[in-house]
Amino acid sequence: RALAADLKAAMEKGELSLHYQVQTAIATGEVFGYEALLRWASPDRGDVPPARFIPVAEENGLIIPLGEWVLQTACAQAAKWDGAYKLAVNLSPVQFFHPDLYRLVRETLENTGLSPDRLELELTETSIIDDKQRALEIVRRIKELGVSIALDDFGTGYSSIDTLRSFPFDRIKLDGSFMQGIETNSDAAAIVRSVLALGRTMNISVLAEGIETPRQLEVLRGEGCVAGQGFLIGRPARPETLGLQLA
Ligand code: G
Ligand code: G
Ligand code: MN
Ligand code: NA
Repeated sequence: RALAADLKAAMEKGELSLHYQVQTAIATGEVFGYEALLRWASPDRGDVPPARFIPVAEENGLIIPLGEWVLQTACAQAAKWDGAYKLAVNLSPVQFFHPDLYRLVRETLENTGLSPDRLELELTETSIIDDKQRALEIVRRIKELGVSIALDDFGTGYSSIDTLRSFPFDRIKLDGSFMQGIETNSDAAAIVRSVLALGRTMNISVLAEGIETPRQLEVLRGEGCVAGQGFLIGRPARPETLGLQLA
């Protein structure tokens, strides 16, 4: 059977779930948010990684109902968490440009009762590049709801300073690939430093992704990086195991 058909059935059979990865303030270690990450535990295929099935869902349009499910489920869960943590949800480019996105976000907030200032939608620059003017209008409307917007995977692909300058992003998520070199005094450290400087200049909070070692965390702390996420701080996990105490 094709992956696409299995994925559609998987949605109906409830094989999809959300894991969450903690986001902390680097200076204090304080937890401020969680990123929702989609998981598919298939009885036939085993655990299928999103990097495998999301591109398929984007191609055949299934990403629309799938993305709706992710947003509604994540918001409903976060509304019940024991603490007003931020909830970060990834949006695929297809979802981002879908005409119903604004209404979906608004109605999901209304239906779940999640306070809009707790929701952060993550976009990649690929979402924006195709039609910057339209993308800017979408971002502005969504921000009017009180929802914040993060630029994900920054530093890979098309990342440009022009995009940062013209979009009202609340956060830059510096791609995890920059963490590798920062322990040694290399180009990676210089890039991280310049992204942090850029964030300060533009008044956009920078979150470093993919922190795996204590030394990486120490370097980031030394450079004044505000926020972080990575296996060192916490692996993506089921909400029950994170002490989020779903009511
Ligand atoms: O969780 P993991 O590292 O396997 O995620 C791999 C990729 O899948 C990442 O780029 C991540 O942003 C993406 N991803 C995970 N969950 C979702 C989701 O709910 N929606 C979308 N569009 N992408 C997701
Ligand atoms: O593209 P996005 O940033 O949404 O992707 C998040 C993905 O990165 C998740 O699938 C998650 O499992 C993965 N991830 C989170 N922390 C780390 C880390 O410290 N190291 C690595 N290699 N991957 C990570
Ligand atoms: Mn992300
Ligand atoms: Na990322």
